[in-house]
Amino acid sequence: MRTAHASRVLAIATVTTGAVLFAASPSIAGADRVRGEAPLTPYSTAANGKPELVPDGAKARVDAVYNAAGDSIITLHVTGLLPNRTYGAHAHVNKCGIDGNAAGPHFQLATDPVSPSVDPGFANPVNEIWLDVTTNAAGNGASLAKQAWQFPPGKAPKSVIIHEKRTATGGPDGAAGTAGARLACVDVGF
Ligand SMILES: [Cu+2]
Repeated sequence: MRTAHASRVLAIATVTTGAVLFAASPSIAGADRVRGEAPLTPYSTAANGKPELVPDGAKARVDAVYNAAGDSIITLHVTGLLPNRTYGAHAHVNKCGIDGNAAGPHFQLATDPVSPSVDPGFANPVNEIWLDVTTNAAGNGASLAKQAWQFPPGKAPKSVIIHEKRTATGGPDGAAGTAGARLACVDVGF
């Protein structure tokens, strides 16, 4: 379990999505907080082919709060995306890389022994971090995932991927956890 009040270091990294700054916010009582923030540059590989879904100037910010009760409260804010549109979003295990695949699979608290994981027993919003977001008329939006657990030591995810469409739950909407193309990525120091 994560230790409350843990201090964090300031780190600066550059990835294919542009300059990324991870900055520790001032400690707040009983909570540990991290933030990842970056401009969103669409992946333009053959695996995507839909760069128009992430306009120039779009940005994402992810905040994570680990409270003393053992919860994780993770929020995603996006700006400058297409208006009135739902995007899928999840925490992924690897950092952002040269294409959407570099971020690897979804973070799972209990890891599905089968990969890719489309078993709703594993690919669900309790075992993963789902941050699907619907934008307003200005192309801005926010979402929140609250979990009654915290990342095990050494097993925290490293990024959030913005996807083409709402995350499926394994019914008629599609295989559990799938959300279409990987459009863009933001590194997060979870
Ligand atoms: Cu994803």
